[in-house]
Amino acid sequence: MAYNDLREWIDALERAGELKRIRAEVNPVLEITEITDRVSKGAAGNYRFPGGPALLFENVKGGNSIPVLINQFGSERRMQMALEVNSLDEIAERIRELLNMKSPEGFLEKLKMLPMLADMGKFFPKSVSTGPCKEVIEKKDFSLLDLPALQCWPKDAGRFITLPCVITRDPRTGKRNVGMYRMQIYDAMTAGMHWQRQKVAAEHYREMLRRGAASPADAGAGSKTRAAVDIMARSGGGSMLAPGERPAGKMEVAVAIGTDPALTFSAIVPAPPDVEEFIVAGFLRQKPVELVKCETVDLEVPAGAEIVLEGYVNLDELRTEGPFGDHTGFYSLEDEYPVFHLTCVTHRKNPIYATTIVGKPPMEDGWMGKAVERIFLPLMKLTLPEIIDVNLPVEGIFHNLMIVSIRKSYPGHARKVMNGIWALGQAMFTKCIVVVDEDVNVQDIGDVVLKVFNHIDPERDIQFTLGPVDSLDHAARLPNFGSKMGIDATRKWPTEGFMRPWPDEILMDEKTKAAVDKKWKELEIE
Ligand SMILES: Cc1cc2nc3c(=O)[nH]c(=O)nc-3n(C[C@H](O)[C@H](O)[C@H](O)COP(=O)(O)O)c2cc1C
Ligand SMILES: [Mn+2]
Repeated sequence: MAYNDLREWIDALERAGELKRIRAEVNPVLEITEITDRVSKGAAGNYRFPGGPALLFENVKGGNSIPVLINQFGSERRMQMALEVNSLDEIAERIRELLNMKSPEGFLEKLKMLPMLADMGKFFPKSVSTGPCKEVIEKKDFSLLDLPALQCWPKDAGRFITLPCVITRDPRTGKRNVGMYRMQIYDAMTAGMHWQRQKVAAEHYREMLRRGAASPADAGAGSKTRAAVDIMARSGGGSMLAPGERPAGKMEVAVAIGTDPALTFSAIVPAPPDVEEFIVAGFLRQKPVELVKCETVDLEVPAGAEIVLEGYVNLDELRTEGPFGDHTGFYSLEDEYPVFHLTCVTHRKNPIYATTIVGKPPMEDGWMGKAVERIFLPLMKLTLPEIIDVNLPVEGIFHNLMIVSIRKSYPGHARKVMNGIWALGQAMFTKCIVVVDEDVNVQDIGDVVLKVFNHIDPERDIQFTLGPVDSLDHAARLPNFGSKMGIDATRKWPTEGFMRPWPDEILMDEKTKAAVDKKWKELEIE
């Protein structure tokens, strides 16, 4: 049964021996990171699973007695538990079933579809009048500094909220988005709103800017239009706006911290922009997400959330955000981002603060990324059905390296697949795509290295292109814009101009293998 909130999830983790409570006092500045990093990298003892247990720090220095949960998703087992499956492929299978749905013919087929339709009813969120997140409503005398937020790494610009579910509304469609975008705490009432420019909330923000710019008072190419374009185009150190050029207005934002695991996970899932993550969470949990109205903004938040921050960003305000020790293993550089202003805090009694750290892989986010890889495979296949399997090795930090096997059917097929991936949502960020034939097991890096580097003629088989790159890419020629590389490591065909013979892979024949199996003991080698 679905976990209704973070507490039910913590209980389940504890019952399964997957959670360790830590009563000793710890410092949220750097110390929690060092402890958690050792645990996730397995350097802190022999835990049952790689990734170490989830940690609940009950005594956080200066943390107002708010316990801090970290590493909740930090192993394959816990990722499966979070989504209530024995294998992540089960979710892929459920997606496949949904996608395979064909129009029923006749009464019996319609009847057979009823359970599936009833299931689909569970995907949609449900409005409720109140919920535990309203147990305490603080409209004044609250402060972001009351949270036990971490400073993760020595050169971080300050403390960051690292696991927030940021909720915004699309001004065009009214649809809501939930995205995980870190928030740098500037002071009691403000925080950096680190939605990278290609993310959905950033598009909501731009749409608000366009609307502000297109107001009747500003007919034609007025100053507001210029200001809006200026803000959109700015990326670190861009031109400053003159006071008169500021598009007025705000965009409302709500932030839920400490939600049930399916919802938290759905905030990182690269769902298509128009798909509400509340529905993704409902699909994953197979139970509707319960939502309550906010106090000071026109948004809804998960009723069982531990802590809710309500507020807005001004359309004319950007502020330096970062640096921040990121999941690339390096600090992400300073850049300008909108500023979140707090208007109200609501929380449960004795709230629990959920957080994570990112840094050199493998870490907690690596397990979340692997889950995304498995769950998205059937969705990738919808557009690119020739794909057999995909591997995003954790050290490739999800946007640097994608290895993909395909069933090659025509000349140039591997390049078609590269272009398809570069056009597919957040896969556009992939710096290097390696395409192999279906006989290569992409999950076996040894097999990949052996075959890829045997099979390529680099000058012929490497394809460069230019386009948007991840904001965290520090090597690109410009922030957010750079080159990408595809390696076509498939076997080359005569129709692709390859006229030489292609050698066979060395494989022993079955008869000899069976004969040696039989006399293996007799050889007394082991
Ligand atoms: C722990 C963690 C932190 C993240 N921080 C950020 C962030 O600060 N900014 C950002 O744009 N994406 C961040 N991401 C990635 C986004 O959550 C991810 O791209 C998500 O799909 C965005 O949702 P959207 O498609 O609705 O915009 C983070 C992911 C994880 C797992
Ligand atoms: Mn989204």
